[in-house]
Amino acid sequence: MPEHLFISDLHLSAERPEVVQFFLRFIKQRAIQADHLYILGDLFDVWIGDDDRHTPIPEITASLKHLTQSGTHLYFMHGNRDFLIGEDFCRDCGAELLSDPKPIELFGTPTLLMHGDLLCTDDRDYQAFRRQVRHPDFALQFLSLSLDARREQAKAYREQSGEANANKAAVIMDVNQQAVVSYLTDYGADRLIHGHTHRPADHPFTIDGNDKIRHVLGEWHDDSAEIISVAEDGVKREKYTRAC
Ligand SMILES: [Mn+2]
Repeated sequence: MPEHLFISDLHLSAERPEVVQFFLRFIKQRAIQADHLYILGDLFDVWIGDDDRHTPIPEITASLKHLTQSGTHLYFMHGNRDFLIGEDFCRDCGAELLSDPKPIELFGTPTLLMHGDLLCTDDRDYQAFRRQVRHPDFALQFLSLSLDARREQAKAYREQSGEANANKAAVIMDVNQQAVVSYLTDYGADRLIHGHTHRPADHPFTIDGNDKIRHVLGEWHDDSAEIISVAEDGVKREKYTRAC
């Protein structure tokens, strides 16, 4: 029976070798059993360009390439941390880059995939920042800098955003239900799967009497992750741990 796996918010980096090893193990042991693996953003804690070959990127690329060569279809969606992932990295891994939002049909259910940051419309400062850095001119200008200069600039952005978020109410950084309703309506979808907020849960609701559901993925820890598996018999949450 075909299986579609969904994960997000791994935030892999050289500073967190444990979660990198845990992810490599997940690819080798669990993802390889699935027909499709969707990584819905923030695979990396930061991405400064496909030409960055620092640890742990080569090891991750090799692992994902092995996965796709073994027959698992791999899809990336940009997160707010790794939105500069480009076609070169996707080609090296054998992955397909998805737009955000991305509508797909899953066993007859129209499903919308998103990273999730677009849904946090109450965080106006973040949305203004997002519009600025997602402009094609920003990528052109940023990618023309040296790797060292890009690394410095990315670090400064992260520090700024960490300080800003510390002063924001928790509710501002969650999704806005009106935004959820409007995306599902625009795309004619009954199900939404997203990450970003690090608040894993299933939220059923209705639009004009029709049942809808929003599945939220969780962030990855050094030895545990909550993943979502969709097959013909429905949507399942699965706890993947080192003991699995
Ligand atoms: Mn995110």
